[in-house]
Amino acid sequence: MSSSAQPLLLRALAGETLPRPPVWFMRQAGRSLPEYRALRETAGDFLTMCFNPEMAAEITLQPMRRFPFDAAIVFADILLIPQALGQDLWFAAGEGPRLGPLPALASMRGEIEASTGRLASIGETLSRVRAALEPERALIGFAGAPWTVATYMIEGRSSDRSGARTYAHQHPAELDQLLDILVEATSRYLVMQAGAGAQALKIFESWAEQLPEDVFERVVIGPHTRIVEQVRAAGVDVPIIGFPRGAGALVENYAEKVPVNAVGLDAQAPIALGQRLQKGGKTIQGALDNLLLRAGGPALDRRVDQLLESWGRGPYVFNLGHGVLPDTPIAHIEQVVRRVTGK
Ligand code: 1CP
Repeated sequence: MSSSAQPLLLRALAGETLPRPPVWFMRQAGRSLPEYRALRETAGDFLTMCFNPEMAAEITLQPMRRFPFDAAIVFADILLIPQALGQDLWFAAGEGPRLGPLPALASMRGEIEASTGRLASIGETLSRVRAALEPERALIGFAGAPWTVATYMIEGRSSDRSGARTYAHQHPAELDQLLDILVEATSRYLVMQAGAGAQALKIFESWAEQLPEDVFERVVIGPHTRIVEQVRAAGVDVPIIGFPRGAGALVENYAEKVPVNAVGLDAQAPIALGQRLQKGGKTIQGALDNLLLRAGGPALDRRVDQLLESWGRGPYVFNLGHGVLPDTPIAHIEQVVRRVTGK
């Protein structure tokens, strides 16, 4: 494929500066769209939707029909891996994810190989979406990062993660083993996704905040590096985006040490920091505040322009700093995507 025929997202992730950056939004599928809410009513359970390739492909494509996004992200969840390793998972209405007791480490270690097979339907979703999507729009696969996934596995639910951070200090050897298991299972899962049609892979470290520098090295930088190395060792060369959300100043350590192609930035990331990462050879992605997207108005246009002017001159993927909130007006998403793409 000549470089101009390649999807814009892949060109940006390869380090090209483009006339305009590609744009997609975290959580572009899901509860902000009435067509998702309608399907959710009839489908019932969230996990049933994730494991039904026809339905998950449809949900992945819903935002692609509505908005001129340059990339789709497969509809799935970061917590499918713990479930595939034997931990109970359910979604209580209005409460978010819930997990059963943490299985014994030895038992989960024994399930690593089988876990990828239990996630085969996500590969089927990717193949379906890739076949249906226009060639100039890219398809992204993803997984949760080991630390973030471990916080849910340890605490059993969403929380301020102080329990998991305490566990990291009290049980360092057990945590390292748990992270190792997750590195193995996640690497295999990402390799499977690339084989099924994912053209880029994203590692979501949604809870990288409040980690002391040495702990950040151990639970974020180390596991991410090992995942990228293992995915590469399996012969997969699709670009990888790492997103250590909340890492603050430590995102610079991350960008320096983890061999990802691109680094996702959250809404707090200073403009100058993003520019330093670009100079250091990384593509950056982010970092529009999802609250500003929800609020809308002229301030939204001004911030979009500022991001385009200051980051658009280096390799850049336009995105939010965290996912689209459920009550975000659709007109605000249209407003931003139009401003970035001219479409
Ligand atoms: O309809 C519903 O009630 C389910 C809501 C929902 C959706 C639409 C959940 C439950 N997950 C998803 C899809 C999802 N999750 C995607 C799909 C693709 C897209 O972005 O459009 C992705 C990439 C995720 C990833 C995910 N799940 C993350 C990382 C990104 C982030 O937002 O930080 C996390 C932390 C989760 C856990 C999770 N799953 C669901 C919820 C509500 C949560 C967050 C719970 C919490 O706040 O701790």
